[in-house]
Amino acid sequence: MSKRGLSLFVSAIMLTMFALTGCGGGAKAPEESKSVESSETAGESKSEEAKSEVSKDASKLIVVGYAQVGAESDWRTANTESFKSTFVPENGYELIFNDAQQKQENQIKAIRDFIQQEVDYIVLAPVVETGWDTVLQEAKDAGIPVILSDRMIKTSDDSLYTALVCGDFIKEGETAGHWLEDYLKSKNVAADEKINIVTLQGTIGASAQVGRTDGFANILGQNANWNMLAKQTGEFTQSKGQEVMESFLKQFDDIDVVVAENDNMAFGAIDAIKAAGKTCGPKGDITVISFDAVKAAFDAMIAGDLNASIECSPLHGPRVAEIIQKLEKGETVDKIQYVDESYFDTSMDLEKIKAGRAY
Ligand code: GYE
Repeated sequence: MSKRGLSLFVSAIMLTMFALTGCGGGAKAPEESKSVESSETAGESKSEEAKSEVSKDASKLIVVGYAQVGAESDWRTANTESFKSTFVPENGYELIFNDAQQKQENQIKAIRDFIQQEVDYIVLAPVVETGWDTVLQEAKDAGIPVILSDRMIKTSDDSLYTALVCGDFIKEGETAGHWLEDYLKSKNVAADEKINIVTLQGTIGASAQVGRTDGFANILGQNANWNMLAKQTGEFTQSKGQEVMESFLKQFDDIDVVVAENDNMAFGAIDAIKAAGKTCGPKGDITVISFDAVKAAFDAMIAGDLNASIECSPLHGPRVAEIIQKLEKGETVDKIQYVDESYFDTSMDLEKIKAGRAY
């Protein structure tokens, strides 16, 4: 039996046990709980029937290996949840999930394991843009389609991946720049008044970092009075964001704007600003702009600490599932799919907007 066959056999047994004992532990399995109810009331022969039916279904599950970046931010947690709740047996999938703890070498190892297990699809959220050609060639040689999700890669051979779904990070960076232009205008800041900016960058070399940095730089280039004092990585984490902001505050006493390339680094920066005895947000000394627009960012805006957050959707699970469904039917898919995104700031009805959001 191939490893994939073995894994399907194991899932079939597990599913059968699930159906017979009702002990799955998951909250979101209405169909499974239905089958538990019927097998509980229908006696031996019905149970046997349920058993063979479930086994048959399990053998048809599409096996997806997801090489996830890590667990560095609220965005990432929402992204993991999106995959875990989409790629479930009730939807016809078995998900093999790997958390690479922000290390490319771990992601490469995970992809090699997926190839060994002969999964049907590999989904990769590449921690950085470069260095994927060898392992993706191995996946291609094994005939396993690779779908890039969340971030993109740099490669000279586009045939190494089937599709890509992510945010348009350059556009996000430009949106942040345009937001700042409008905000300064609304405050009647003179066009020749110097605006000192620091940037907390994401993981260096990640497409979310590269795009947001470049996009913001495009708009900075059009504003002669904007002065980028320093840029440094905060690794997309709150603790590193705080640490880097502390050092910026020691180096510069005239910071006007912080651009944090994700919400969690902004939360760390806000703590550092307050600890240094300064204030931030619409009524404070320092303007803070971030990316993602997770619920905690809405709270920070409502509290008056954060000025704006540029939206970036983590809900890629259903988007990737749609791509896989099309591929299963032999349909063609768009190679690159950018998600439509907006921004939020303190001029909006944030309580209301937050209530309608999924992450
Ligand atoms: O902004 C950040 C996360 O790649 C878009 O990664 C993603 C980024 C997101 O850690 O919070």
